Amino acid sequence: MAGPIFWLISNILLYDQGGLYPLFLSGQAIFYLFALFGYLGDQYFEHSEPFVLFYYLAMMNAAQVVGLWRSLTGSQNFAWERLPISGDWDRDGADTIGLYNPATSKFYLKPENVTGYGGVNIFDFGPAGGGRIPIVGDWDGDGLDTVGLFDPQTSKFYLKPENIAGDDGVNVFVFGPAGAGRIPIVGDWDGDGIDTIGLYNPIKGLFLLKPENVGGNDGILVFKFGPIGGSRLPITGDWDGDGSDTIGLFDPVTSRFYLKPKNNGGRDGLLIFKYGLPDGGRIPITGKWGISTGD
Ligand SMILES: [Ca+2]
Ligand SMILES: [Ca+2]
Ligand SMILES: [Ca+2]
Ligand SMILES: [Ca+2]
Repeated sequence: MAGPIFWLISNILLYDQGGLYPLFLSGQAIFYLFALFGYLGDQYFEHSEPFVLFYYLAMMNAAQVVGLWRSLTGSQNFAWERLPISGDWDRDGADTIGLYNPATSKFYLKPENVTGYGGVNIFDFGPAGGGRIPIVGDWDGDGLDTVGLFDPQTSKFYLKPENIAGDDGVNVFVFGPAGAGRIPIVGDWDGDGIDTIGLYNPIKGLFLLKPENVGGNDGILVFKFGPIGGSRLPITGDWDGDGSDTIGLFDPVTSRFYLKPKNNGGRDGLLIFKYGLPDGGRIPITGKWGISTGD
């Protein structure tokens, strides 16, 4: 395999491994790393046929990366299809992708962002068809990311201590109102190495960040960012490499990212860029993919 090729366009590096690689195949869900893909000025080009799904990685200033995942149908409905996740499943410092199938409540964790099925960790967690949303975090600060689930119907979080089947040691708590259409987020808001959860309320454009993974509202940080009632999706990451995660938004309609340097309201230092095709069919993901720029 030829070495990776990088294009530097504005602050975004697009990563190309020199061709199209089926990364993971499960039913109708396929990751590809990487379709020939580039973005030059206003012109996109990509090899899109006959391939139906693409997985894009981008790196900004070699500090933090974002990606996009597109489902077969372009649906962003969280209640069906497979949902993309990412995390450091083996504590090597690099995040790799995974999938969650809400219909079966199975997780599929990839050990590397490369072609093939090798080493994929498949396990059941949660009820099949339960309408839950997958989350990922380092709940105990040991450097290993494990999965969790959020049930929008009850606003219950289920955090797993290990990436194996079953309910042993699962931390279950309620945060937020049941059935309110909130979207779960995860991050290390205070930089102590432990990820805690939060919620994004798209109706009010509110972020609610929890300092601990327990029930209740003690110590939560609440601020407004972005439009109210919009279709934007929340993302989180350490965009500036200072050890603390901050929030962002992705607008599927325009394919624009809005990354906040601090967890507060306002637009100070806001990083805005466009990445991916604005067809409304992509789900944003973030991770430290371990891609080196060689500088
Ligand atoms: Ca890893
Ligand atoms: Ca952990
Ligand atoms: Ca923390
Ligand atoms: Ca940060």
